[in-house]
Amino acid sequence: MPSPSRTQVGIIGAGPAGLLLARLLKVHGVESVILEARSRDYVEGRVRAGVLEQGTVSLLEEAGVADRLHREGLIHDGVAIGHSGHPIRIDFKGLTGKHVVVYGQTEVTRDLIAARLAGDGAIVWEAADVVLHGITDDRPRLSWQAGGEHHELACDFIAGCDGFHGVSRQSIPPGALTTYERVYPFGWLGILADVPPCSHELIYARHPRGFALASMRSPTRSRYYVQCAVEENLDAWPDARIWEELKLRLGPAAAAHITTGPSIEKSVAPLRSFVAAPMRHGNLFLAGDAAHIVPPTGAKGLNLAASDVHYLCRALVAFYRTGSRDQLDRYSDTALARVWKAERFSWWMTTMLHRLHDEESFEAQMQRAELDYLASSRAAQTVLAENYVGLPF
Ligand code: RFL
Ligand code: PHB
Repeated sequence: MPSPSRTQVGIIGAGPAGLLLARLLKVHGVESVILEARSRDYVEGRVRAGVLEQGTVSLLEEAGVADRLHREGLIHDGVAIGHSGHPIRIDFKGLTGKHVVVYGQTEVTRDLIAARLAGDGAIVWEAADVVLHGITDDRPRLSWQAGGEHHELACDFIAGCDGFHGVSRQSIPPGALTTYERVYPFGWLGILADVPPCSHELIYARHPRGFALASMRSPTRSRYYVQCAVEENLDAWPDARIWEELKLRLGPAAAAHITTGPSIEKSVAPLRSFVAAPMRHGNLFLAGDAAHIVPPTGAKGLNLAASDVHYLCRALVAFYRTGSRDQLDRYSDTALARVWKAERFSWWMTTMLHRLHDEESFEAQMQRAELDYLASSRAAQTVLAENYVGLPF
């Protein structure tokens, strides 16, 4: 299908932010074109986040792509925080009345792509050298190369949904953005394996050997992580070593239920906190990882992309219905207020649970005190629960 030369919203990136924005806009009668640098196979094959807040599920319902999610997603009413071999159960349902849903980002992405293509919406795959033009005048344009040809798209607005390494944020003059960043001196080594999960709920564990997380994708597919070095050599981590490390770090109760098996995916992710403000420059609006990154220790990355998209979609739809730019003008402040709270929560979870200092250090003592307090205080558990299930949009 030839790509159109004009649309209302030009969207860069077919990750969850770009795909969900396109779908929600369509539901509300606003047209868009998505430009994606990678192939469909690549985008559908990436293994990333796994936990959806109820607010994210509601947006997927509004977008009309929640049928499979409701059939296959796993409802989790709580989570366990492993501490000195004694897990602390955080009862989301009892403390907040809410739950989270375990359903992989890969599946969310596949559902959104299928809906987009079924509805005749354009996705340009393998769009190379995307360039943003006229961001600050009233005639924004996107150009790119595909199939050996130069293409151009005129639009009213550009949505920069192209992730942390994308071109959108880099197209804003450095003087117009303030960035805030913390790079953590460790990474997560993740594996996916077709074995039953060791627990029916997620386990986040602090251990003197380093952090570990037991997660899942389905009753027959597990996702595990161990804290590792940033520059970790995957050859140093054969599956047997990862399983051994998981058994030690998750503690004997979980270890007794771990089923081992060959990994079907293995990768190292760096951990970073990052915010670029404001999330708008002229007619360019940033959403998701293009504007901010959280470390994964609170499962907030994908959910923040969804809340940004909610605010941006609402503002664009209001503009097309009424001509008012008020919500567009408030978009950055509205989105950032929620982003910073999720940044704080993800940073706090990361700091509490990872090994960074010697076990005899003051910092390690603070971590243990934090966890002891969490174990003994309903108020502390409520704070964790209400942030984990997601603050309201
Ligand atoms: P995405 O998913 O990165 O999608 C951006 C899309 O833009 C495309 N792109 C371009 N397209 C056109 N032109 C260009 N110049 C382009 N540059 C990039 C990319 O190919 C891509 O398709 O961002 P989005 O939509 O904002 O979604 C955000 C989430 O993906 C992200 O927050 C989470 O996945 C973060 N994250 C995790 N979050 C969790 O909550 N739990 C996790 O376990 C978790 N694991 C992860 C992760 C992110 C990872 N990354 C980014 C390396 C594991 C990894 C490895
Ligand atoms: C995952 O299942 O990939 C996952 C779950 C919870 C997190 C991070 C990743 O905090």
